[in-house]
Amino acid sequence: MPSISNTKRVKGVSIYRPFVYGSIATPVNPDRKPPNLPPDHTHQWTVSVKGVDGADISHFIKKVQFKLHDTYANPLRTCESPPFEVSETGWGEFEIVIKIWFVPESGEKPQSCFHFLKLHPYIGDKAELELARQQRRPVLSYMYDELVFNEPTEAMYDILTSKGSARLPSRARGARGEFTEESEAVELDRLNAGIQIVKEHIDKAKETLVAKEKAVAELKAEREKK
Ligand code: SLL
Repeated sequence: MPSISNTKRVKGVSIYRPFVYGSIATPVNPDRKPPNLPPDHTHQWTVSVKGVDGADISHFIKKVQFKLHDTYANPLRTCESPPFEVSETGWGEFEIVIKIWFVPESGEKPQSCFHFLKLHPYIGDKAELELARQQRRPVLSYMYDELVFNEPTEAMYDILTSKGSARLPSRARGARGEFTEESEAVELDRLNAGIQIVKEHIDKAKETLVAKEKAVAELKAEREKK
């Protein structure tokens, strides 16, 4: 057991630290296949947990575990030190369970997040998709998120405030790293599709409401007649 020196909590304080998780996948070039690549493997990919714009996160993250699909040998991969990432080759997309452990001083339980490994581009028209495929463009799928420490231990408070920073992703053009305009466009498409569905639900609910109000009014009118 690690000795936990200071488990007293800082009341009323909540500290967050931004981080990024996700994957980059590149189609294998048949002319430059890595040696020992199984014939059915079409992509090389890396899933990772990292700080924003290269910020260090290892002062408060102790280890990260990636649970891959059961088709992989030793699907449970653990990184005890940065970079917290796993590189693999494969043929299919699947959900990766990412479990993050914090330094023992934190007294925090591990936190899990889920990432769907994306190998294929799926925006744009057919021609655009074909071009992306032909050019073997890397497919990026990253999420920005924040780890929140509510009432951290005094030791964790010291660690978080004396090292590192809570930097947000840079908005400068070309400096976005994981967040390409393409991935933003995908996100916007999804949001718009979601908004459309919500609108349809609202319209339906309105129709139902109007019909019910009408039925009530009719019933009332009938009763008043009697
Ligand atoms: C699919 N449900 O059918 C998913 C599963 C699994 C991908 C994808 C294994 C590589 C290996 C691999 O790529 N698994 O043989 O080591 O698309």
